[in-house]
Amino acid sequence: MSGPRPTTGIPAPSRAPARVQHDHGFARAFLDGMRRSPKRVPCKYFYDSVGSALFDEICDLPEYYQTRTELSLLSAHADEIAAILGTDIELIEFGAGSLTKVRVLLDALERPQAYIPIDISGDYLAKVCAALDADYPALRLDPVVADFTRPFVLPAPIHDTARRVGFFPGSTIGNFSPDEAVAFLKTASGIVRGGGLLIGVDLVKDADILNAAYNDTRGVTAAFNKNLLARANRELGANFDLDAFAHEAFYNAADSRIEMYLVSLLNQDVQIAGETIAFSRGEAVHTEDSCKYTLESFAALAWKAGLVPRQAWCDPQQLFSMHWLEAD
Ligand code: AVJ
Repeated sequence: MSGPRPTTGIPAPSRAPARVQHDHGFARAFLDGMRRSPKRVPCKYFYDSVGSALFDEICDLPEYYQTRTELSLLSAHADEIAAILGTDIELIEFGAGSLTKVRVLLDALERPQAYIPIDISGDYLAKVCAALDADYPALRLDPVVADFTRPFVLPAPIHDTARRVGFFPGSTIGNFSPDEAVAFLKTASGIVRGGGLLIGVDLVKDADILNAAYNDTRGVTAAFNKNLLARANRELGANFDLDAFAHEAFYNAADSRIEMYLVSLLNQDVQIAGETIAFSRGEAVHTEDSCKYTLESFAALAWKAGLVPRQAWCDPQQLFSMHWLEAD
């Protein structure tokens, strides 16, 4: 692994290996969350390679309208979006995942110069980058393994005037609270000053549609949620019995968010990294919030972060939205 690239000098070769910028601290964060009352685990820890693969399965579920709706929005408006994003851009993706969506953008963009996918899941990122690299040999691909909710180092621009655009699809921004989202948008706008951010945002809608999307009949979302416990068993030598916990997800309309929990089905002690953690029957571990916005509430959030919401697209059923926010 090479170190962070200097900000001046000869551009590094393309297809550099992904660099791991920090230890994501699963052990410490997980134990810390288990000692709290109420218990909680930050949702970014879903995404080890098992969790990333489970998330890809979620994206294909009939109940999970988000991924296919966003993809069809991107395809339907690809030319318009490409024109707005501009030519010769450097595209930075936050939480890049499977790299499926960016292909639609890359195919529509005129002479994209560089693509910098940032993801917390290093092995997974390396794998999907190899496939993308084979399909886009002319593109400078510069993956960064990092937790984008913390400070990280980006490769230097190819040249000083490079226009940088941030891509943040999948409504990942919904995992932040609104205040955290504003803080993130402020940081991201600093990175793409003179360019902007293209962001996918899930919309407030009928509770039944939302509840179904997070309680699929095949139990993939439950497996994704429980992978946190499985991961603790794998990495921390914990002895969670996955059948002794239930997946729970519901729409909290008052706060416009899906809340996800793992609920202990009995009074039980679990050993985690040499420590005994007690769970009472019915006790819930909070594992995720997924905030939903209206077109208006998200535009207001962008203004708050000092960005200029210029354009928004959404499907006829108003399930999902894409926003172009300028960073002046
Ligand atoms: C990746 C945060 C957008 O909240 O819909 C899917 C994660 N959790 N099913 C979402 C998730 C349960 C997903 N995001």
